[in-house]
Amino acid sequence: MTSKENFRWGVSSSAFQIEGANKADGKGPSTLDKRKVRAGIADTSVAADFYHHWREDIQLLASLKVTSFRMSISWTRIFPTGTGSSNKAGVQFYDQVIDALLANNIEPVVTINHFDMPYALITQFNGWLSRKSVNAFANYAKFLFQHFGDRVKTWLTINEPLMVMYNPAFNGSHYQDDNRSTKANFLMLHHILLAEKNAIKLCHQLVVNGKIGPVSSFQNVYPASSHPEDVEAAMTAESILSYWALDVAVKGKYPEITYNRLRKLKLAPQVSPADQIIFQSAFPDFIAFNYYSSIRAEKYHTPTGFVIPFFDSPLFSIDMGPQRATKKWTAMEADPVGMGIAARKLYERYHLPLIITENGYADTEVPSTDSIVQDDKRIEYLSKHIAICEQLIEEGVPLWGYFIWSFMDSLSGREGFSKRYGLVYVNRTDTDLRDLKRTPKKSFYWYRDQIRDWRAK
Ligand code: BGP
Repeated sequence: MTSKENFRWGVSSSAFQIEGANKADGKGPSTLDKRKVRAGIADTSVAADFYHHWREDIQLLASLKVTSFRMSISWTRIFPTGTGSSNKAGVQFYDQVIDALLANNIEPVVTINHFDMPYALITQFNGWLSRKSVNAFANYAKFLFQHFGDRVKTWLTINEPLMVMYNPAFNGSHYQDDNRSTKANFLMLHHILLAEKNAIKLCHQLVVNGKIGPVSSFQNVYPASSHPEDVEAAMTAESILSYWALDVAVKGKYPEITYNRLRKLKLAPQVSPADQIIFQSAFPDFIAFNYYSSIRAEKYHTPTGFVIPFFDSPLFSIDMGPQRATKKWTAMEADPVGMGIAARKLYERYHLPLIITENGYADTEVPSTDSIVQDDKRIEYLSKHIAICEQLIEEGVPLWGYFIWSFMDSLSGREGFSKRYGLVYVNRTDTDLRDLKRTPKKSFYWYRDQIRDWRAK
């Protein structure tokens, strides 16, 4: 059962999006460091410079009164080439951050890998496309559990495996073969899911009282119409986008009907008897999911205009609405009720506690340097989603926590600092580093009060 007293109120981040210092103290390059960003967009070299500002940032976290901070560890700070011997300075950086969080009564919730794959593993053996990466990841995870497991008790495996699968810059195919086949992508995902299982098993073996779960980007896929063919297309899309990876994590197998359909199309990976043993070898303690908005699917038609790679498959097409025409990110279509629907689907399917590890609102905030960002739209978005959390708990869903994406402005997937999610404004633009000064936005104070009021209730 979830009790209000031990509910986690958190904010989220990931290493490549906040740390910067991408060559400091022996750090090796990751796929994200090597990515060629569009002209005028920030890269990982400075980001929000958390690497040099972590002391003051943790003070801000403490004044926000969050119970937990979701961060990720950069694989290549620990193992610069993905394998081999560990890099002392990188380990020390996270030791300091974790110790400072704990000293301020903030629980570190640590994602083992959040999109930044060691570049050396791409050049050596094509990264996740090779089974060798499963072993490399097991070594890395083992090191983290052995070294940090005395202090970090809540672990997240690999952020959003489906995103890794279809984003060539995350998975590294960008550097080898931009047009890698969908079949190869499913094989790559298969390896990620094997790696995830090993991490779950190792965490249970090595971390006393440790808890670990997968992190999914959960998307409700609504049918674009009530026409049965659209309804079925939406079911299939949801089964791939939202359940494919989670079913393996929680049930130890792919969703059968979807698997068989993909097998007919010669896309599904082979699951060998040895793989089956690994799939059944360990199970998570909870499910973490990232939730922003929902999407719509319709019966398959030949895609036109802007298509998110892989999202359109011969089994369904994604109804992209206005984005298809503009090729730009648009203000998010908020769907707070959808977050409740997502939690309900997940709980009724898997019967595990849930943590919402990302939920947030992006905007293009450019205030004058000293004024507070009046981010009322963000507050409106977040308050509607927090109300859903209350409802879920009242209805008996074991929801363990809610984390806002993100603590501070950080590198957005493809839009750098022109798309900001933070509760704290970071004074830089994509092209001008300015002074990187941190200024809490209106939503920061609002969230602090939400946490206080919730606890007082
Ligand atoms: C999630 C990622 C985060 C973050 C967020 C916002 O999928 O886990 O790392 O980037 O999306 O996405 P974006 O920055 O692309 O708008």
